[in-house]
Amino acid sequence: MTRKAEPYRIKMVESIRMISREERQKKLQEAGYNPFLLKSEDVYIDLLTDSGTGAMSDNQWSALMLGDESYAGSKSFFKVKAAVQDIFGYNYAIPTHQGRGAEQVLFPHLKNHAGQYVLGNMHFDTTMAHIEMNGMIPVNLVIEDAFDTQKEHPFKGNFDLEKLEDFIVEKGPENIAFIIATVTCNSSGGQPLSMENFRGVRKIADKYSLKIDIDSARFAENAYFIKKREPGYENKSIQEIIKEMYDMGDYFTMSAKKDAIVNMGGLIGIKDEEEMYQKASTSCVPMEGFITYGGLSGRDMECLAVGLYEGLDVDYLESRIGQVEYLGNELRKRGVPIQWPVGGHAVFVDAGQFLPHIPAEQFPAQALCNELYLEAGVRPVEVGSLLLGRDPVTGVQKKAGVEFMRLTIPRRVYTDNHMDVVVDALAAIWERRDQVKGLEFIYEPKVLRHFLCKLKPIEG
Ligand code: PM9
Repeated sequence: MTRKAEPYRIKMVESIRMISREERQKKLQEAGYNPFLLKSEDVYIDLLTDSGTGAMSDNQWSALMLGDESYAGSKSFFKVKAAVQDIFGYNYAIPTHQGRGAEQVLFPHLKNHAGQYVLGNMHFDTTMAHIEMNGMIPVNLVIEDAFDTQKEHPFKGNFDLEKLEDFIVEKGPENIAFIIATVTCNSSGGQPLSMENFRGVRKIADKYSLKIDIDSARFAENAYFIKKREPGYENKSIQEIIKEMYDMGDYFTMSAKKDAIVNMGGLIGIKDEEEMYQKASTSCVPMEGFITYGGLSGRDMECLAVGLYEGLDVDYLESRIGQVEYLGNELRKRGVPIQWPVGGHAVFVDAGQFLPHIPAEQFPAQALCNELYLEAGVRPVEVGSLLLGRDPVTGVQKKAGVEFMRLTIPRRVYTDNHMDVVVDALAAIWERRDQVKGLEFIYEPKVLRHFLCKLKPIEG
């Protein structure tokens, strides 16, 4: 087979620079050993997130000039709505400023009474926060294999269907608010959900008259994995697979900053319930803005309408997922333990295995993030016990299933040379891993603490 390169060429560049190790040490200390608090100009390769960090295309940038900034009835909104109807087969679309905007508008209407459970494969942190802020209880029911990083499983985002049904029976369907299927499942390593598993979730939902919301940040990457890994889908187009996936849902909430490749944007999709659309519309006005812009400018919506389609291009998806796989494979060759197989948007390093001498309550993945910044100016993000937080009732620190350090790859931004820098840096830390120290709090916020907390290394 002829080797393939990226299906695009670069028209504009943005300079980056690496500051000295001494400067990095100083900047990290000032940031309270929390990479979220670093200035981006002090970061060489930024792998904090793939959210809103992608490079827009020439078509998106030129669409921006067509933005209709009318307060009501903007032409740009109707392009987004048409894309949602065409791609997902959902009748109603409400734009929001980002994914959490969609959650804050829709979730209150999915609850019948306080204390209801929301059952997911694995909830993303801000999603979990919105569920809790609305008086509901999030429960993760992903398969056990997701927590064994070395175990080969093509769909580590799958629900444990037995646990899902048992939970509904035990608590009673009247105590379940809704089911949320996150595609791909970010918190288990950008891992996909199979169509077969999704069908099983739908069957259970129908049996107990429950609704399904699809957390859709990485819907196209999930479809690509189904095409590549699930028998019977190899000859289906990405669009056909997405249609089949979304047949399984009732609503979707989407951070469009990921697979729709925009720097800002979100969406609510409602398949066919006019009443739910009316409820969500009524909440959207005071929370996000009028229903034909919902927190976005006309130009943002133009870029979104184009990006929703660009994210479906199979050549782009092959190159994108290929780059993530490349990074994962190279790290594995150097002995670095990662979630295997590699997921969609990031390589998840198993920091618990990398730094077994650091206990969960001293945040091994955060310690590794800091070490990687010191080594080569690379900024990853912690997805482990620091992010998980404390039990809201007892205040006891919870222990993550796996202590992940996420190397998140922005779309169409970095080359494989950048990936090689990351590999060399992590391989160097691997050689002296026993010298890395755990962390303790200087300042710990009550909610979503990982964004703003301050820490220091534990001496001794
Ligand atoms: N995800 C991420 O980096 C950005 C925020 S935290 C640095 O992975 C899912 C599956 C997400 C997600 C955001 C949101 C919220 C919902 N679901 O950030 O509000 O991965 O657009 O989306 C981030 P917004």
